[in-house]
Amino acid sequence: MTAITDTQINQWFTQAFGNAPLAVVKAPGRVNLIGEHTDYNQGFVLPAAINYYTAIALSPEDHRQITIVAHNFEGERVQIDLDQPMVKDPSTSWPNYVRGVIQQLQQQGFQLAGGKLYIAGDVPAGAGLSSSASLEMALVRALLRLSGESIEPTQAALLGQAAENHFVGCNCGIMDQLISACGQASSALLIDCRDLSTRAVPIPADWELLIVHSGVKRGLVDSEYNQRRHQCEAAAAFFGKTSLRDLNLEELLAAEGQLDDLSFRRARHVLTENQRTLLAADALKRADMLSLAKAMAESHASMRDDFNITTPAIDKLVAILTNAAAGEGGARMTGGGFGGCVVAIAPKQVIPRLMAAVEREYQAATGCEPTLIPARASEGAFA
Ligand code: GAF
Repeated sequence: MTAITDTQINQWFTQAFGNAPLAVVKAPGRVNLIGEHTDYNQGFVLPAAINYYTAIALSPEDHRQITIVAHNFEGERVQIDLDQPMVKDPSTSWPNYVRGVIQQLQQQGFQLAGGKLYIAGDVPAGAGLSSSASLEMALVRALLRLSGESIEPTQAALLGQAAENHFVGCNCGIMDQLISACGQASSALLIDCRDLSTRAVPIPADWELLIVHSGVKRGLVDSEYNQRRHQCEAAAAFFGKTSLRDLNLEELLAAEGQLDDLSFRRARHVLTENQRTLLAADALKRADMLSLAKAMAESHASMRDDFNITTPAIDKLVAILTNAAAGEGGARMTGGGFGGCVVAIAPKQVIPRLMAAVEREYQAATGCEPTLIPARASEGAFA
């Protein structure tokens, strides 16, 4: 994975449009250390923005069209009229994110202006590293740069989430957009998804993140994801609550056998994951690797057994990393699930051992080809 430099995207823009861009804006992807499928249950998450970005080079135009070229989609070019209603085109993917973000900005009263955008990204797509949220946050920055307006980071995140919920059609929570907007260098962010408050938790200076793509393509993500969300809401409703955040674990455990097994297990994942996320944030702050690794291992088991969002190859990858770390590091699947990436965290000197174990054992055991993605916790788009 090679990073996209400003010089490169400037050149690509100039080749595509015949003039140099006015500016380049960026927004990062993210890796979630722990707290999976808790955000839309108003729970806790602990993600970090990473040093992989969607970049957009831009220049203004004196008409009401936005022309966009997408580098990662073979230079596909789309023109959007700001004065026409935004209509979703089910036959395409990335242009709907642009239309959704434009629609939300306009609905919230921003006076958008025409321009040219060249989009290029190095966040691996479909890997569970939030390439979509980074695209949304980069678009908010780019479109507001064209119109000379500004926005608060949390509003930008909520707007990106609304574009995805109401236009693109994925009922995602707020984690990905919020961390892409507000991430802090060298830290994870403990986010309370009920009130959207954030607390930076510094990653010890001698620890490193390692992301490994499992080579398992994420399948049926949107439908399975939306179904999980629905199941959680149904479990909350069984207890007369609007969200699982309002249910405590004792109440749930006491009701085992009264609600159906699937709802029980979905809710148990969410409630125990909230507890693990708070424990993990505390362990990270104290550089207590044993406790952090334990929370990560339990999180993975809960995603596998209660939430049913892992795959056998991903379970194997986590086992390889966890065994190789031998208590000196932690690993779990990261993101929405059904394929994609695993995150590991360990002291710098342990990382080569983890990499070697993946290269030695993973493909032989599963037939899937791993990609090692070293990552650094980085600053968000609006930080
Ligand atoms: C996806 C969603 F977009 C997030 O909101 C979150 O729910 C995550 O899956 C699971 O934790 O990335």
